[in-house]
Amino acid sequence: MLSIALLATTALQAQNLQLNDREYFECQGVNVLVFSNSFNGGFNDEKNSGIEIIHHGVRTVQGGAVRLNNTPEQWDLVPTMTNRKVDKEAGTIEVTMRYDDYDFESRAVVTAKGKAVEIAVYLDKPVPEKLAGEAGFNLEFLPSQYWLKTYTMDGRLGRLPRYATSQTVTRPNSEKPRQFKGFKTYDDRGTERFVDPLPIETGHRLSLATDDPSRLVTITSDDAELRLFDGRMLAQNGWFVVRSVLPKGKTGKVLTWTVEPHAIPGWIREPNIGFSQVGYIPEQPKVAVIELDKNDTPLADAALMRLQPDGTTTEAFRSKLTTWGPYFKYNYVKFDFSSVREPGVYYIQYGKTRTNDFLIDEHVYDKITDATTDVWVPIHMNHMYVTEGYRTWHGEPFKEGYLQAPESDHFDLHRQGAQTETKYKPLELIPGLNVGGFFDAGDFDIETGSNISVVQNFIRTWDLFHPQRDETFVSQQQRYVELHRPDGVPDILQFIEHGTLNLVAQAEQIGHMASTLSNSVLDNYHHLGDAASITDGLHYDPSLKPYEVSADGKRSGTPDDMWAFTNRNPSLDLQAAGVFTSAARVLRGYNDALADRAQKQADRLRKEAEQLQANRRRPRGRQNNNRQGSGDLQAALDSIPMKDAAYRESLVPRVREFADYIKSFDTQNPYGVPIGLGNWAGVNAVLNFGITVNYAHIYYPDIISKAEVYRVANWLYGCHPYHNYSFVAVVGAARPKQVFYGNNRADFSFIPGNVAPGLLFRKPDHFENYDDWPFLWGQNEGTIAGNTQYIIFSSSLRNIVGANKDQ
Ligand SMILES: [Ca+2]
Ligand SMILES: [Ca+2]
Ligand SMILES: [Ca+2]
Repeated sequence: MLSIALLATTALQAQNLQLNDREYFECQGVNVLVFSNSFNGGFNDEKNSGIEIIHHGVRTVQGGAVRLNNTPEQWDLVPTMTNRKVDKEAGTIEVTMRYDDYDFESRAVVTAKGKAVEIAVYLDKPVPEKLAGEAGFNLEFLPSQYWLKTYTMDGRLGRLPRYATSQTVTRPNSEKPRQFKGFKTYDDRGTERFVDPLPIETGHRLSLATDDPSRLVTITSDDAELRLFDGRMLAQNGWFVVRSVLPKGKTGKVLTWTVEPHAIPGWIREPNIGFSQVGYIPEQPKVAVIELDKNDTPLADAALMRLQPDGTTTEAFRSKLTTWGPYFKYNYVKFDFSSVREPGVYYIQYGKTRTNDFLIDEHVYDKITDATTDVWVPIHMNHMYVTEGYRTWHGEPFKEGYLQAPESDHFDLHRQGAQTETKYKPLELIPGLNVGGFFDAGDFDIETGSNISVVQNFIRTWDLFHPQRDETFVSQQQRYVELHRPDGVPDILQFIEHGTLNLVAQAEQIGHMASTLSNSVLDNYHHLGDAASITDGLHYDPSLKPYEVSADGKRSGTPDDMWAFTNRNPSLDLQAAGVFTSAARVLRGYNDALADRAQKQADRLRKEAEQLQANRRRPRGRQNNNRQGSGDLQAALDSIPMKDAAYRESLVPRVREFADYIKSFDTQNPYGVPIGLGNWAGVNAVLNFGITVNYAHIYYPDIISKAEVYRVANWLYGCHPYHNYSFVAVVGAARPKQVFYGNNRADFSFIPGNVAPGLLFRKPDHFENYDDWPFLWGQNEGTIAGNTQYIIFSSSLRNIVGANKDQ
């Protein structure tokens, strides 16, 4: 009787949305979150906020809020959540949203109504005049999960478009709500008009994905017209938007929607079997982590199956699973098949779930660095023409050079103060900066701090492993790079040279380090395409009209030139001085002239920076709050080669502490690595951790065992939550991720060797890494600093494993 009663209760709960202890609405298969994540990320609308729906395990809907545009872009204004009230008794979540720029406040009250939620918008004061007809309630749907699916609006049938092909109008700029800090995302070519998408459909009852029960959502409204838009008309990262404009001159309850996400009865998420897609060497520990729906009953065992060369399959191993337990919203069990050492092709069978195949073999780690060093890094060389086979990755960017930034705020988190702190006047050309350097990430600026890290990372790799690999042709004289064409010089030396060229030019031309060399206008910052076409290559001449070119063809009136942000930061100068000293040492004998220049700037910058710091009476040295953490110990490990045996011995207690720190992750989460919960997924912290583990093992193998070095490799290559794809583009023989936030993201593609930030945590309990939607930088954007960290991590891992030492 008891079990029948329990079943009945469970069945009822599974049908209706309930407000749970984590403060979201839940039924089996559907989670409706109401501002668990508010619009406060670092880069405005990150498509991660407001009312969100996690539909059968995938976050397919977000952006539910009062917004000021039909299809908001990243830099359109977002509301600040000023209040959030959860009423368990009433089953409601209420949020207050505010636009300071317009002194405009609204409230949304979300209430569970059976299988649906009711969303009601309340106004205490009418919509401000300036926003009448512009302010509306929006909800956004993930294009890659909805395109090509059928919909109905008031009974009319349609299919959601694979590519943006709906219609637009233009309207006077004066009618456009202000964008973030007054920036403009678009270049109106002198028309003074902005583009506004027209709706694909309008009506009062909309069902999206009527052909897919896992994505079906029905929205009805009696008091407001529903409009369906395609946000990709304005920006490739736009979503499908359902919207109702708020009525003019009204207060109180001004709009009501009923939103019903269809729940598949009894839905249970497919198990996610985390394992290393790269495979395993025979001797290493091999533990798959199986992520299970909380309504799933764990099976007793799993099997390792072997694909035989004759086409047959045999069971190589079967074992009971061990329970790890709950971590956020899923349960975890582990399958340990370490005892299988025979080289071969295998897959894991857990109940009905079968993984793709992977190798157990001595050589699985041999090629883990190659895509990053041979392809990703050279493609990110700035101020060069980069080609590969028949394909040109980009022409030579920024031929017109860089202007002194005037006093300004910036969209990529930089500022230029009132003083330039250089000999240049605002908007004057600073000669000689358009040389060397690496694109930051999915964007094309030179972040000086990151570029310093890049050169440091290459130098550390060179010092430890002296990689002689030569797969890249680099001619600084021709400003030409060709992939897969050896030129007799180890590539890593050429990368060190390329990074140093830009950094030394900054020191020489500016007198100290710039904080960044970046875009001056937002409308070319979000560039997707050939880097050489970001600017027109002509010097900006304000005496010409916009888009006008001088008679000699060398100047234009288009203000697209990049800017150098030049406020002086002595600690950045000191970092640069450090890397210049190392670069001078490494480059000596290869490029003596550059080595001399680097050393000269190192000496000058160090002297001046120390003087400046003394004058400013800033505290010197770093804070060491977390002695157990990776950063502090890493610096100590890095100095071992320069020090004596006593120094090495003196670090033993700290390495022992670090050994405990490593083990502590076994109880913190099922994956045994530090997992970040920030707005940018945690791959940098994971890589730092992995590098320190590797180095600690190299120097102290008795304290840090070899088994520990595989933790981070497993995580990167597929043993992680959400899915089991490798986070490194093309690395992971069977199933690397397929889309990344690289500069070719509009093609739903990747640049080989890129490392994704990984699992983005959405409050209160959801990890996510889209593999069909590249546009969320927090989970899919590789950076030049992170990817060169990966080179150190993977080089040291290869070195430890012992394969390919001759490379
Ligand atoms: Ca950047
Ligand atoms: Ca080379
Ligand atoms: Ca220009």
